[in-house]
Amino acid sequence: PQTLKDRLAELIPGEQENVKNLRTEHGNKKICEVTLDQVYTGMRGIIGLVWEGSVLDSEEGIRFRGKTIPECQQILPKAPGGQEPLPEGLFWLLLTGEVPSEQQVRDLSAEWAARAELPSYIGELIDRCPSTLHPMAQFSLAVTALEGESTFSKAYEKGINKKEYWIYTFEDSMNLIAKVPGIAARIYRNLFRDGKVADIQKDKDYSFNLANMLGFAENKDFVELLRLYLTIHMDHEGGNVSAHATHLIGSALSSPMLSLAAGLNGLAGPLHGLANQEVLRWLVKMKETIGDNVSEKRISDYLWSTLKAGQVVPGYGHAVLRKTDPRYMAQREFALKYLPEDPMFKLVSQVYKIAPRVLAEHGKTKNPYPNVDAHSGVLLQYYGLTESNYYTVLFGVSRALGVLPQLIWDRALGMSLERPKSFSTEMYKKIVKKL
Ligand code: FAM
Repeated sequence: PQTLKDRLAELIPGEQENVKNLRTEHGNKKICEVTLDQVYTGMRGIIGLVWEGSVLDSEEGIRFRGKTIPECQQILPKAPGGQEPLPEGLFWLLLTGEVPSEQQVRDLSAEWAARAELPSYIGELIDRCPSTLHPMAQFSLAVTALEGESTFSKAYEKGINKKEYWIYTFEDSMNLIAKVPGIAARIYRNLFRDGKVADIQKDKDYSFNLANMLGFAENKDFVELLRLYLTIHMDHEGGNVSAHATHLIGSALSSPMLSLAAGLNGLAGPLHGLANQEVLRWLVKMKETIGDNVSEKRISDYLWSTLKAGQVVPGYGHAVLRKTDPRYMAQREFALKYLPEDPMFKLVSQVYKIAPRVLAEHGKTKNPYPNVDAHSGVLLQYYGLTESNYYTVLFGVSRALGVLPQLIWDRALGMSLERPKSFSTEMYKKIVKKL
């Protein structure tokens, strides 16, 4: 069957033509207005980025090349005997817009397994990290150090034609994706187990190998969870902090390694990917505070105490979504199937019944509903992965598979260096006085 690289090489000229024609005909048309408030509140709603792979609707949630998460769960290939979609399949879909065959997905798993070997200096770097250094800092440090393996940087130094940028970006991305599970597992095994990491099994899929290197593969339900987890955390259109940061750094032709490291640093923020760690901590603290008889009243009081302390309720709200995150619902379906009686799952379900009303009453958040992070930690802790300050690393492994396709298409479409304009408040005063 055709390889991903060959299929991509076939698709790129048509897409270049598509963009060229669109710009020729409509390039100078105005597509959005910007108010002063938007400038001072994180550019919410300002249309200014391009990403083919996914678009986020505030009511409906994410669509990957037009397909919802339930549709992807139906159509994407699964592992032999598995029920959950494989991240390999979504990676192929994001890049090409096409659903790969089972064999194409098996070949992609094998290609990533073949590229997984870590250079020794990377392992030594991770081993040298103090155990107090947050796993996300260790993760981004190791990814930055993989700059030493960048085919893009080496080729650029020798001098390459712009037309070839996407080829080296693709190569670096495939190597990066192949190596992040080994990096992530080494961090986990150093911090929480015996420091030993199992070998990659060349005939197994990506999620199995990550689970196995972490030391959790005996439980096939956990492997299934990781397949779902990696698939739903990959990509959430182009403007979220980790995707946007990766795209921005890549626009300077920094290598995919340096660009992904920037994205991971954004993901490490508590308002973004670190929220999955914060949610589990918040739930454990709530349980400790209100004890076992978790009545609605006590949960409501605890939510109010968080808000009154001027803190955010982690796992709730979203910059774009205005309804419950379909990534939350996909995890809820999994929990109802595999761990319906788990006390922490029951707690998450109870909070879900109460938090939207409390947040709506509080009246500040534009979206009182749960996002992806409200549910993920509870699933991981059920299978024994209880170290919550590690959770964002798993989010980061998944997000690498979503942001690197954006870099490949950025280079294929010849996207420019990103450089929006900034003004001083004084300047803004002059501008608005004339309006
Ligand atoms: N709890 C308390 N207050 C909240 C809140 C929450 N869950 N979500 C929003 N607000 C506040 C927000 O802090 C802001 O207050 P200020 O005016 O004092 O700054 C106000 O409500 C309006 O904010 P917004 O416009 O509704 O949300 P933003 O677009 O500014 O921010 C989030 C979106 C996700 C950063 C925000 O909802 C939040 O902080 N949520 C909690 C952290 C979290 O769960 N992040 C993970 C998001 C997830 F999608 C991901 O990236 N992995």
